[in-house]
Amino acid sequence: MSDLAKHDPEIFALIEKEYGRQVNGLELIASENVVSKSVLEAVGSILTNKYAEGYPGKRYYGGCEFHDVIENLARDRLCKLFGATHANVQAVSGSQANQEVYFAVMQPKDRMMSQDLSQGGHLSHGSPVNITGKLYEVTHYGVDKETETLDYAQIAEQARQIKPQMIVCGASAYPRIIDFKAFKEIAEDVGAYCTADIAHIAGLVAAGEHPSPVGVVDFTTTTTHKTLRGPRGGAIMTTDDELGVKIDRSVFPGTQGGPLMHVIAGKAVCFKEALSPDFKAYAKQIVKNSKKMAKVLMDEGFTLVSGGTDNHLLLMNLSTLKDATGKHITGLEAETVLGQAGITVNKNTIPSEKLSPFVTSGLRIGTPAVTSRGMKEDDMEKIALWISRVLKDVAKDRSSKTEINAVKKEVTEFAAKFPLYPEVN
Ligand code: DSN
Repeated sequence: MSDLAKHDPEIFALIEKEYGRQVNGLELIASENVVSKSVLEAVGSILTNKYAEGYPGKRYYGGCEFHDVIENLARDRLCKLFGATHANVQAVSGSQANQEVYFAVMQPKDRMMSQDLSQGGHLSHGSPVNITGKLYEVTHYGVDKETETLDYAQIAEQARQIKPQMIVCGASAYPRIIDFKAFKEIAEDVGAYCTADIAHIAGLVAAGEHPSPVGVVDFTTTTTHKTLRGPRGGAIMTTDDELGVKIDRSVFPGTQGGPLMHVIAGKAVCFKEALSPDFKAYAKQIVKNSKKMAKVLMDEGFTLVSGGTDNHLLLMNLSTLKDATGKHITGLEAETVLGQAGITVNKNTIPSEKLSPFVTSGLRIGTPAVTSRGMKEDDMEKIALWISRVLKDVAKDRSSKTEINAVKKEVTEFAAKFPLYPEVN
C-alpha cells in the first residue's frame, strides 16, 4: 500500500491500526471472517473503474466484455456451489438481497411471517424499524420458551391464522439446525412464497455441514462475507426460472444501479475457493470448534441458549452470571471487558430478553474467523477459559482489571502464532 501511505497517510495509518487490531486479537464475531489474499486483490482491482448496469450480454454501457465473463463466472460458480439454476450476484448486501426478493413478488401491505429479531431473526426480515417492516404487514414467530428452538407445529398454526404471502426463515443468532423442508411445507400449506436467508450459515451449507434450502424453498438469499469467507456483499438463488427473471428485474432496474464489479469478481474468487476440498474441511472445523467452545463454557458453569450449538455460533445467556448483590452481568458489560482483553464479541438479545438491544443479557460468539486462522479444538478450549476467567472476575468485582490485563497479555502472545496472512507477516 505504498501509494496510499504516501498520498493519504491518515487513512493508511488507520488501516494499519485496524490490521494490528485484527492480528493481535481474537475475532469471535459470528458474522465476520478473514478473506484470502486473492479475494482482497480482486476487490482492490481496477474493476472498480467501470459501470456495467444491466446483465451479461445486455448492458447499458459499452466496454463490458470482460465484466460479462466475470459476472457469468460468479453466477455459474454460485449455482454449482449450491445446486441452484439461477443466481443473481449483484445484491450489494444481504439486507438488499432480502428486499429484492420481497419486491419481486410482494405488494406493499402484503403479509409476511419471519423470526423475531430479538429471538434470532434479522432487521431485514420485517423489523418495524426497517423499510421491510414499514412496507409489509409483518408477524413474527419466535422460539419455544423451554427448548429455545423453533417449534414448527406452532409456526404452522400461526401461518394458518395469518395466511401470509411470504414466509422468511433463516436467522442471525440461532445456534441450531433450521429445517427448511418444514418451512417450505408450512408455506405451501398457506399458499405463501418461502425465502431462506442463509447469510450466516452459507459456508456450512455449501460444504454440507447444514441442510440446504436450495431446491427446497422458492428463494435463497445470502451474504458472501460470513461463513462463506468472501467479500462483503449479497446474492440471491432460485431453482425456478420464472422467479429468476423476477429477481433479476427486482435487483436491476428495480432497486439497484451499477453493480460493484470489483466485488462481484471477489465473489467469483470466493465461490471458487468454496468449491475446493479445503473449504469443506474448513467448514467442518468451524462446527467442531464451536461445539468445543460450547462444551467448555458449559463445563465452566455458563448457560447457553438452547443448551449448545449445531453451527458456527453460540449464544451465552448471561442472566445466570450474577455479582455479589445478585445483579447480573449484561451483554454490553461482557462485550466491553472481553474487548479490553483482546477478545472481540458482540452483545446479543436472548429469547427471554428483558433488556434493550443496546444492553442485552446475551453474548454471541462465533468461530468462523478464528478457524480461518488455523485454530482448532484445543485452541477453542483456551479461548473459552479466557472468556470464563474474565467474566467470572468481573462478576466478583466489577472494577477488577486483574484478569482483563492478564488475559490480554496471553491473548496477544497466542494470536501472534496465527497470522492473518502467513506469507506477509
Ligand atoms: N449484522 C449481521 C450479523 O452480525 O449477524 C447480520 O446482518
